Amino acid sequence: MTKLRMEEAAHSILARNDRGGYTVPTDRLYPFQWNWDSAFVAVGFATFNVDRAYRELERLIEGQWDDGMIPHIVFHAPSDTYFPGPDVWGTRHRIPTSGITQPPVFGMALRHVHEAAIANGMADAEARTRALFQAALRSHRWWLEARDPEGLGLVAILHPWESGSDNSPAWDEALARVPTTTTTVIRRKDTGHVDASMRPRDEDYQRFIHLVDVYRHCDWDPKRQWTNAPFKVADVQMTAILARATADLIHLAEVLGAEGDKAELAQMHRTLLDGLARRWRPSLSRFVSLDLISGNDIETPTQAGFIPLVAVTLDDAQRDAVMAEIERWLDGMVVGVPSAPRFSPAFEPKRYWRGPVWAVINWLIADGLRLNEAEDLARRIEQVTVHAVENAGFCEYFDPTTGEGLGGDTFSWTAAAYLVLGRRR
Ligand code: 9WN
Repeated sequence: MTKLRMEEAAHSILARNDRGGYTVPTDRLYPFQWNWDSAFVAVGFATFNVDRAYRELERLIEGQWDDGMIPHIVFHAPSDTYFPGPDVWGTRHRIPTSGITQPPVFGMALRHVHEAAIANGMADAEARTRALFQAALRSHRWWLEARDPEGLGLVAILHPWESGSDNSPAWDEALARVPTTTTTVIRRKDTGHVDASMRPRDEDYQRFIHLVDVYRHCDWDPKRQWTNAPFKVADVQMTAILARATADLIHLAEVLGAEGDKAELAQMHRTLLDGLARRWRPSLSRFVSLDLISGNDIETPTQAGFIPLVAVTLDDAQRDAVMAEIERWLDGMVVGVPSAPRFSPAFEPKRYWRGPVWAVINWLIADGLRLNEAEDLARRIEQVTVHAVENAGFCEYFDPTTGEGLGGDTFSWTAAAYLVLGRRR
Protein backbone atom coordinates (compact mmCIF):
# COMPACT_ATOMS: atom_id res chain seq x y z
CA MET A 1 0.00 0.00 0.00
CA THR A 2 1.22 3.53 -0.72
CA LYS A 3 1.78 5.97 2.13
CA LEU A 4 -1.36 7.86 1.13
CA ARG A 5 -3.43 4.68 1.17
CA MET A 6 -2.02 3.81 4.59
CA GLU A 7 -2.97 7.25 5.90
CA GLU A 8 -6.48 6.80 4.52
CA ALA A 9 -6.66 3.43 6.22
CA ALA A 10 -5.54 5.03 9.50
CA HIS A 11 -8.24 7.69 9.15
CA SER A 12 -10.87 5.08 8.52
CA ILE A 13 -9.84 3.07 11.60
CA LEU A 14 -10.23 6.19 13.72
CA ALA A 15 -13.62 6.83 12.10
CA ARG A 16 -14.71 3.23 12.65
CA ASN A 17 -13.69 3.33 16.32
CA ASP A 18 -15.44 6.67 16.90
CA ARG A 19 -18.37 6.29 19.29
CA GLY A 20 -19.42 9.95 19.28
CA GLY A 21 -16.50 12.27 20.02
CA TYR A 22 -14.42 9.59 21.70
CA THR A 23 -12.54 6.65 20.24
CA VAL A 24 -12.50 3.09 21.55
CA PRO A 25 -9.06 1.40 21.35
CA THR A 26 -10.61 -1.28 19.12
CA ASP A 27 -14.10 -2.73 18.65
CA ARG A 28 -15.31 -5.40 21.14
CA LEU A 29 -11.98 -6.15 22.89
CA TYR A 30 -11.90 -2.60 24.40
CA PRO A 31 -15.36 -1.05 23.89
CA PHE A 32 -14.95 2.09 26.09
CA GLN A 33 -12.75 5.20 26.26
CA TRP A 34 -9.28 4.49 27.66
CA ASN A 35 -7.21 7.31 29.15
CA TRP A 36 -3.76 7.15 27.57
CA ASP A 37 -5.06 5.60 24.33
CA SER A 38 -7.22 8.70 23.86
CA ALA A 39 -4.32 11.06 24.50
CA PHE A 40 -2.25 9.40 21.76
CA VAL A 41 -5.30 9.28 19.51
CA ALA A 42 -5.85 13.03 20.00
CA VAL A 43 -2.33 13.67 18.67
CA GLY A 44 -3.16 11.46 15.69
CA PHE A 45 -6.38 13.39 15.05
CA ALA A 46 -4.46 16.67 15.26
CA THR A 47 -2.68 15.69 12.01
CA PHE A 48 -5.95 16.07 10.06
CA ASN A 49 -8.88 17.21 12.25
CA VAL A 50 -8.01 19.46 15.17
CA ASP A 51 -11.59 19.95 16.29
CA ARG A 52 -11.94 16.17 16.68
CA ALA A 53 -8.62 16.08 18.55
CA TYR A 54 -9.95 18.53 21.15
CA ARG A 55 -13.18 16.57 21.33
CA GLU A 56 -11.29 13.38 22.25
CA LEU A 57 -9.69 15.13 25.22
CA GLU A 58 -12.90 16.90 26.23
CA ARG A 59 -14.84 13.64 26.32
CA LEU A 60 -12.14 12.01 28.46
CA ILE A 61 -12.44 14.87 30.94
CA GLU A 62 -16.15 14.13 31.37
CA GLY A 63 -14.86 11.23 33.46
CA GLN A 64 -12.51 13.31 35.65
CA TRP A 65 -13.26 12.88 39.34
CA ASP A 66 -13.82 15.81 41.69
CA ASP A 67 -10.46 15.07 43.34
CA GLY A 68 -8.69 15.52 39.98
CA MET A 69 -8.04 11.90 39.01
CA ILE A 70 -8.63 11.05 35.36
CA PRO A 71 -9.79 7.40 35.36
CA HIS A 72 -8.26 4.78 33.13
CA ILE A 73 -11.64 3.88 31.58
CA VAL A 74 -14.70 6.05 31.01
CA PHE A 75 -17.79 3.89 30.41
CA HIS A 76 -19.77 6.36 28.28
CA ALA A 77 -22.11 3.66 26.95
CA PRO A 78 -22.79 0.07 28.07
CA SER A 79 -21.13 -2.94 26.44
CA ASP A 80 -20.92 -6.55 27.58
CA THR A 81 -17.81 -7.46 25.59
CA TYR A 82 -15.28 -6.37 28.29
CA PHE A 83 -14.51 -7.45 31.83
CA PRO A 84 -14.38 -5.78 34.37
CA GLY A 85 -17.27 -3.45 33.64
CA PRO A 86 -18.75 -0.64 35.79
CA ASP A 87 -20.50 -2.99 38.25
CA VAL A 88 -17.14 -4.45 39.34
CA TRP A 89 -15.56 -1.02 39.88
CA GLY A 90 -18.53 0.36 41.85
CA THR A 91 -17.35 3.98 41.62
CA ARG A 92 -19.62 6.96 42.19
CA HIS A 93 -18.76 9.60 39.60
CA ARG A 94 -21.47 11.35 37.57
CA ILE A 95 -20.88 8.85 34.77
CA PRO A 96 -19.53 5.33 35.26
CA THR A 97 -15.74 5.05 35.28
CA SER A 98 -13.06 2.70 36.57
CA GLY A 99 -11.42 3.67 39.88
CA ILE A 100 -7.76 3.72 38.85
CA THR A 101 -5.80 5.86 36.41
CA GLN A 102 -3.27 5.53 33.55
CA PRO A 103 -0.16 7.39 32.31
CA PRO A 104 -0.90 11.14 32.04
CA VAL A 105 -0.05 11.55 28.36
CA PHE A 106 -2.97 14.01 28.41
CA GLY A 107 -0.78 17.08 29.11
CA MET A 108 1.61 16.13 26.30
CA ALA A 109 -1.30 15.68 23.91
CA LEU A 110 -2.87 18.98 24.91
CA ARG A 111 0.24 20.89 23.92
CA HIS A 112 0.31 19.15 20.51
CA VAL A 113 -3.36 19.80 19.89
CA HIS A 114 -3.05 23.43 20.96
CA GLU A 115 -0.11 24.01 18.63
CA ALA A 116 -1.93 22.37 15.73
CA ALA A 117 -4.99 24.54 16.44
CA ILE A 118 -2.91 27.73 16.44
CA ALA A 119 -1.15 26.67 13.22
CA ASN A 120 -4.60 26.16 11.65
CA GLY A 121 -5.87 29.52 12.89
CA MET A 122 -8.69 27.89 14.86
CA ALA A 123 -10.83 30.60 16.44
CA ASP A 124 -11.74 28.91 19.73
CA ALA A 125 -8.32 27.32 20.31
CA GLU A 126 -7.39 29.39 23.35
CA ALA A 127 -10.70 28.89 25.17
CA ARG A 128 -10.68 25.14 24.58
CA THR A 129 -7.03 24.79 25.58
CA ARG A 130 -7.60 26.88 28.71
CA ALA A 131 -10.41 24.60 29.96
CA LEU A 132 -8.40 21.44 29.29
CA PHE A 133 -5.27 22.99 30.82
CA GLN A 134 -7.13 23.49 34.11
CA ALA A 135 -8.31 19.87 34.01
CA ALA A 136 -4.74 18.69 33.40
CA LEU A 137 -3.39 20.86 36.22
CA ARG A 138 -5.94 19.41 38.66
CA SER A 139 -4.94 15.91 37.61
CA HIS A 140 -1.23 16.66 38.12
CA ARG A 141 -1.99 17.99 41.62
CA TRP A 142 -3.86 14.74 42.29
CA TRP A 143 -0.86 12.73 41.14
CA LEU A 144 1.53 14.40 43.56
CA GLU A 145 -0.86 14.45 46.52
CA ALA A 146 -2.41 11.01 46.11
CA ARG A 147 0.50 9.08 44.64
CA ASP A 148 3.57 10.69 46.17
CA PRO A 149 2.38 11.52 49.68
CA GLU A 150 5.90 10.86 51.04
CA GLY A 151 7.52 13.38 48.67
CA LEU A 152 9.92 11.01 46.86
CA GLY A 153 9.57 12.86 43.57
CA LEU A 154 8.21 9.59 42.11
CA VAL A 155 4.58 8.70 41.62
CA ALA A 156 3.31 5.25 42.47
CA ILE A 157 0.95 2.85 40.77
CA LEU A 158 -1.37 0.83 42.99
CA HIS A 159 -2.47 -1.51 40.20
CA PRO A 160 -0.50 -2.91 37.21
CA TRP A 161 -3.30 -1.69 34.88
CA GLU A 162 -2.39 1.86 35.87
CA SER A 163 1.04 1.49 34.27
CA GLY A 164 -0.54 0.69 30.90
CA SER A 165 1.96 -2.21 30.78
CA ASP A 166 -0.34 -4.60 32.55
CA ASN A 167 1.59 -7.79 33.00
CA SER A 168 5.09 -6.49 32.50
CA PRO A 169 7.70 -8.75 34.14
CA ALA A 170 8.64 -5.66 36.16
CA TRP A 171 5.57 -6.32 38.34
CA ASP A 172 6.11 -10.08 38.85
CA GLU A 173 7.68 -9.93 42.29
CA ALA A 174 5.38 -7.23 43.64
CA LEU A 175 2.28 -8.87 42.18
CA ALA A 176 3.21 -12.30 43.59
CA ARG A 177 2.49 -10.87 47.07
CA VAL A 178 -1.08 -10.04 46.07
CA PRO A 179 -3.51 -12.84 46.99
CA THR A 180 -5.42 -14.62 44.21
CA THR A 181 -8.66 -14.62 46.21
CA THR A 182 -11.47 -12.36 45.02
CA THR A 183 -14.96 -11.41 46.16
CA THR A 184 -15.85 -10.71 42.54
CA VAL A 185 -16.74 -13.46 40.09
CA ILE A 186 -14.21 -13.27 37.25
CA ARG A 187 -15.72 -13.57 33.80
CA ARG A 188 -12.91 -12.86 31.36
CA LYS A 189 -13.99 -11.64 27.95
CA ASP A 190 -10.56 -10.84 26.47
CA THR A 191 -9.68 -14.47 25.73
CA GLY A 192 -12.86 -14.74 23.68
CA HIS A 193 -11.47 -12.07 21.34
CA VAL A 194 -7.73 -12.85 21.35
CA ASP A 195 -5.78 -16.10 21.78
CA ALA A 196 -5.13 -16.81 25.47
CA SER A 197 -1.40 -17.34 24.76
CA MET A 198 -1.07 -13.60 24.03
CA ARG A 199 -2.95 -12.40 27.11
CA PRO A 200 -2.25 -12.28 30.86
CA ARG A 201 -2.83 -15.58 32.67
CA ASP A 202 -5.89 -16.38 34.85
CA GLU A 203 -3.72 -16.07 37.95
CA ASP A 204 -2.75 -12.52 36.89
CA TYR A 205 -6.44 -11.65 36.49
CA GLN A 206 -7.22 -13.04 39.96
CA ARG A 207 -4.62 -10.70 41.42
CA PHE A 208 -5.77 -7.76 39.26
CA ILE A 209 -9.32 -8.24 40.54
CA HIS A 210 -8.19 -8.78 44.14
CA LEU A 211 -6.68 -5.29 43.96
CA VAL A 212 -9.92 -3.85 42.56
CA ASP A 213 -11.82 -5.50 45.46
CA VAL A 214 -9.43 -3.96 48.03
CA TYR A 215 -9.74 -0.44 46.61
CA ARG A 216 -13.51 -0.69 46.21
CA HIS A 217 -13.66 -1.57 49.91
CA CYS A 218 -11.66 1.61 50.55
CA ASP A 219 -14.49 3.51 48.84
CA TRP A 220 -11.86 4.66 46.32
CA ASP A 221 -10.53 7.09 48.92
CA PRO A 222 -6.89 7.87 47.94
CA LYS A 223 -5.57 7.93 51.53
CA ARG A 224 -7.23 4.65 52.50
CA GLN A 225 -6.03 3.06 49.28
CA TRP A 226 -2.47 4.23 49.96
CA THR A 227 -2.54 2.71 53.44
CA ASN A 228 -4.13 -0.58 52.39
CA ALA A 229 -2.47 -1.14 48.99
CA PRO A 230 -0.93 -4.62 48.68
CA PHE A 231 0.82 -3.43 45.49
CA LYS A 232 2.66 -0.10 45.45
CA VAL A 233 5.39 0.66 42.92
CA ALA A 234 7.03 4.02 42.23
CA ASP A 235 7.16 3.64 38.45
CA VAL A 236 9.75 5.44 36.33
CA GLN A 237 7.62 5.21 33.18
CA MET A 238 4.69 6.91 34.91
CA THR A 239 6.87 9.49 36.63
CA ALA A 240 8.66 10.33 33.38
CA ILE A 241 5.42 10.81 31.48
CA LEU A 242 4.11 12.99 34.31
CA ALA A 243 7.32 15.05 34.31
CA ARG A 244 7.23 15.51 30.55
CA ALA A 245 3.53 16.41 30.61
CA THR A 246 4.31 18.90 33.38
CA ALA A 247 6.96 20.53 31.16
CA ASP A 248 4.39 20.75 28.37
CA LEU A 249 1.88 22.34 30.75
CA ILE A 250 4.53 24.88 31.84
CA HIS A 251 4.84 25.85 28.20
CA LEU A 252 1.05 26.19 27.90
CA ALA A 253 0.90 28.24 31.13
CA GLU A 254 3.32 30.69 29.50
CA VAL A 255 1.25 30.87 26.34
CA LEU A 256 -1.94 31.36 28.36
CA GLY A 257 -0.35 33.94 30.67
CA ALA A 258 -1.09 31.79 33.74
CA GLU A 259 1.88 32.91 35.88
CA GLY A 260 0.71 31.42 39.20
CA ASP A 261 0.02 28.05 37.61
CA LYS A 262 3.37 28.17 35.87
CA ALA A 263 5.23 28.63 39.16
CA GLU A 264 3.34 25.72 40.73
CA LEU A 265 4.06 23.48 37.74
CA ALA A 266 7.73 24.46 37.75
CA GLN A 267 7.99 23.32 41.37
CA MET A 268 6.32 19.98 40.49
CA HIS A 269 8.68 19.59 37.54
CA ARG A 270 11.81 20.08 39.68
CA THR A 271 10.52 17.55 42.23
CA LEU A 272 9.88 14.92 39.55
CA LEU A 273 13.19 15.47 37.77
CA ASP A 274 15.05 15.09 41.08
CA GLY A 275 13.12 11.90 41.77
CA LEU A 276 13.94 10.46 38.34
CA ALA A 277 17.63 11.40 38.60
CA ARG A 278 17.88 9.19 41.69
CA ARG A 279 16.57 6.19 39.73
CA TRP A 280 19.43 6.07 37.16
CA ARG A 281 21.56 2.94 37.49
CA PRO A 282 24.89 3.21 35.61
CA SER A 283 25.51 -0.52 35.92
CA LEU A 284 22.26 -1.22 34.01
CA SER A 285 22.39 1.77 31.62
CA ARG A 286 18.74 2.58 32.39
CA PHE A 287 16.37 3.88 35.06
CA VAL A 288 14.71 1.52 37.54
CA SER A 289 11.38 1.59 39.39
CA LEU A 290 11.10 1.15 43.15
CA ASP A 291 8.94 -1.39 44.95
CA LEU A 292 7.58 0.68 47.83
CA ILE A 293 6.50 -2.36 49.83
CA SER A 294 9.80 -4.29 49.79
CA GLY A 295 11.93 -1.15 49.42
CA ASN A 296 13.87 -2.86 46.59
CA ASP A 297 14.87 -1.61 43.16
CA ILE A 298 13.05 -3.40 40.34
CA GLU A 299 15.95 -4.35 38.11
CA THR A 300 13.98 -6.54 35.68
CA PRO A 301 14.66 -5.11 32.22
CA THR A 302 11.62 -3.57 30.52
CA GLN A 303 10.97 -0.68 28.16
CA ALA A 304 10.06 1.48 31.18
CA GLY A 305 13.77 2.00 31.88
CA PHE A 306 14.15 4.12 28.73
CA ILE A 307 10.99 6.21 29.02
CA PRO A 308 12.62 8.82 31.33
CA LEU A 309 14.40 10.14 28.21
CA VAL A 310 11.15 12.00 27.37
CA ALA A 311 11.71 14.14 30.46
CA VAL A 312 15.36 14.05 31.49
CA THR A 313 18.43 15.58 29.84
CA LEU A 314 21.11 12.91 30.05
CA ASP A 315 24.80 13.73 30.32
CA ASP A 316 27.07 12.43 27.56
CA ALA A 317 28.07 9.27 29.40
CA GLN A 318 24.46 8.42 30.23
CA ARG A 319 23.34 9.05 26.67
CA ASP A 320 26.07 6.83 25.20
CA ALA A 321 25.22 4.10 27.68
CA VAL A 322 21.48 4.23 26.93
CA MET A 323 22.10 4.17 23.18
CA ALA A 324 24.39 1.15 23.48
CA GLU A 325 21.82 -0.60 25.69
CA ILE A 326 18.97 0.04 23.25
CA GLU A 327 21.18 -1.29 20.43
CA ARG A 328 21.70 -4.46 22.49
CA TRP A 329 17.92 -4.85 22.85
CA LEU A 330 17.47 -4.34 19.08
CA ASP A 331 20.14 -6.87 18.16
CA GLY A 332 18.62 -9.79 16.23
CA MET A 333 15.10 -8.34 16.39
CA VAL A 334 13.04 -7.92 13.23
CA VAL A 335 11.08 -5.13 14.94
CA GLY A 336 12.29 -3.29 18.06
CA VAL A 337 12.12 -1.96 20.73
CA PRO A 338 10.88 -5.03 22.62
CA SER A 339 8.99 -4.46 25.88
CA ALA A 340 11.41 -6.97 27.44
CA PRO A 341 14.75 -7.94 25.86
CA ARG A 342 15.51 -11.36 24.48
CA PHE A 343 18.32 -11.88 27.00
CA SER A 344 15.81 -11.65 29.88
CA PRO A 345 14.51 -14.98 31.25
CA ALA A 346 11.03 -13.34 31.27
CA PHE A 347 11.06 -12.72 27.50
CA GLU A 348 7.93 -14.00 25.69
CA PRO A 349 7.69 -12.46 22.22
CA LYS A 350 3.92 -12.90 21.89
CA ARG A 351 2.63 -12.33 25.40
CA TYR A 352 1.28 -9.02 26.56
CA TRP A 353 4.02 -6.60 27.71
CA ARG A 354 6.57 -9.40 28.16
CA GLY A 355 8.43 -8.89 24.88
CA PRO A 356 6.16 -7.52 22.12
CA VAL A 357 6.61 -4.08 20.56
CA TRP A 358 4.03 -1.30 20.89
CA ALA A 359 3.98 1.55 18.37
CA VAL A 360 3.16 4.14 21.05
CA ILE A 361 6.06 3.01 23.23
CA ASN A 362 8.39 3.40 20.26
CA TRP A 363 6.91 6.85 19.72
CA LEU A 364 7.86 7.80 23.31
CA ILE A 365 11.32 6.23 23.11
CA ALA A 366 12.03 7.97 19.79
CA ASP A 367 10.87 11.32 21.21
CA GLY A 368 13.10 10.81 24.22
CA LEU A 369 16.12 9.91 22.09
CA ARG A 370 15.58 12.95 19.88
CA LEU A 371 15.33 15.23 22.91
CA ASN A 372 18.66 13.80 23.97
CA GLU A 373 20.23 14.41 20.56
CA ALA A 374 20.29 10.76 19.53
CA GLU A 375 18.65 11.65 16.22
CA ASP A 376 19.83 8.68 14.14
CA LEU A 377 18.61 6.06 16.57
CA ALA A 378 15.32 7.95 17.02
CA ARG A 379 14.75 7.91 13.26
CA ARG A 380 15.60 4.25 12.99
CA ILE A 381 13.06 3.35 15.64
CA GLU A 382 10.40 5.50 13.97
CA GLN A 383 11.06 3.90 10.60
CA VAL A 384 10.99 0.37 11.96
CA THR A 385 7.64 1.18 13.58
CA VAL A 386 6.15 2.60 10.39
CA HIS A 387 7.37 -0.41 8.39
CA ALA A 388 5.97 -2.82 10.97
CA VAL A 389 2.53 -1.25 10.54
CA GLU A 390 2.87 -1.25 6.75
CA ASN A 391 3.79 -4.96 6.78
CA ALA A 392 1.46 -6.31 9.46
CA GLY A 393 -1.38 -3.78 9.67
CA PHE A 394 -2.75 -1.58 12.45
CA CYS A 395 -2.67 -4.27 15.09
CA GLU A 396 -2.32 -3.84 18.83
CA TYR A 397 1.34 -4.90 19.00
CA PHE A 398 4.06 -6.81 17.15
CA ASP A 399 6.19 -9.89 17.75
CA PRO A 400 9.75 -8.49 17.79
CA THR A 401 11.26 -11.71 16.48
CA THR A 402 9.05 -11.98 13.37
CA GLY A 403 7.23 -8.66 12.93
CA GLU A 404 3.91 -10.52 13.10
CA GLY A 405 0.93 -8.37 14.15
CA LEU A 406 -0.74 -9.56 17.35
CA GLY A 407 -3.55 -8.82 19.82
CA GLY A 408 -6.51 -6.80 18.61
CA ASP A 409 -6.57 -5.45 15.05
CA THR A 410 -7.75 -2.08 13.65
CA PHE A 411 -6.24 -0.45 16.71
CA SER A 412 -6.75 3.27 17.25
CA TRP A 413 -3.44 4.19 18.85
CA THR A 414 -1.50 2.22 16.23
CA ALA A 415 -3.34 4.26 13.57
CA ALA A 416 -2.48 7.48 15.46
CA ALA A 417 1.18 6.44 15.80
CA TYR A 418 1.33 5.73 12.07
CA LEU A 419 -0.09 9.16 11.23
CA VAL A 420 2.42 10.92 13.48
CA LEU A 421 5.56 8.85 12.85
CA GLY A 422 4.81 8.31 9.15
CA ARG A 423 5.14 12.05 8.59
CA ARG A 424 8.57 12.16 10.16
CA ARG A 425 10.13 10.07 7.37
C1 9WN B 1 -6.61 -2.75 30.92
C2 9WN B 1 -6.56 -0.31 25.92
C3 9WN B 1 -5.66 -0.82 27.04
C4 9WN B 1 -4.30 -0.10 27.06
C5 9WN B 1 -3.31 -0.78 28.00
C6 9WN B 1 -3.25 -2.26 27.65
C7 9WN B 1 -4.64 -2.88 27.75
C8 9WN B 1 -6.42 -3.19 29.46
C9 9WN B 1 -6.69 -4.67 29.34
O1 9WN B 1 -5.52 -2.22 26.85
O2 9WN B 1 -5.09 -2.82 29.08
O3 9WN B 1 -6.51 -1.36 31.01
O4 9WN B 1 -7.82 -5.07 29.60
O5 9WN B 1 -5.79 -5.45 28.99
O6 9WN B 1 -2.35 -2.91 28.48
O7 9WN B 1 -2.04 -0.17 27.87
O8 9WN B 1 -4.48 1.22 27.47
O9 9WN B 1 -5.86 -0.33 24.70
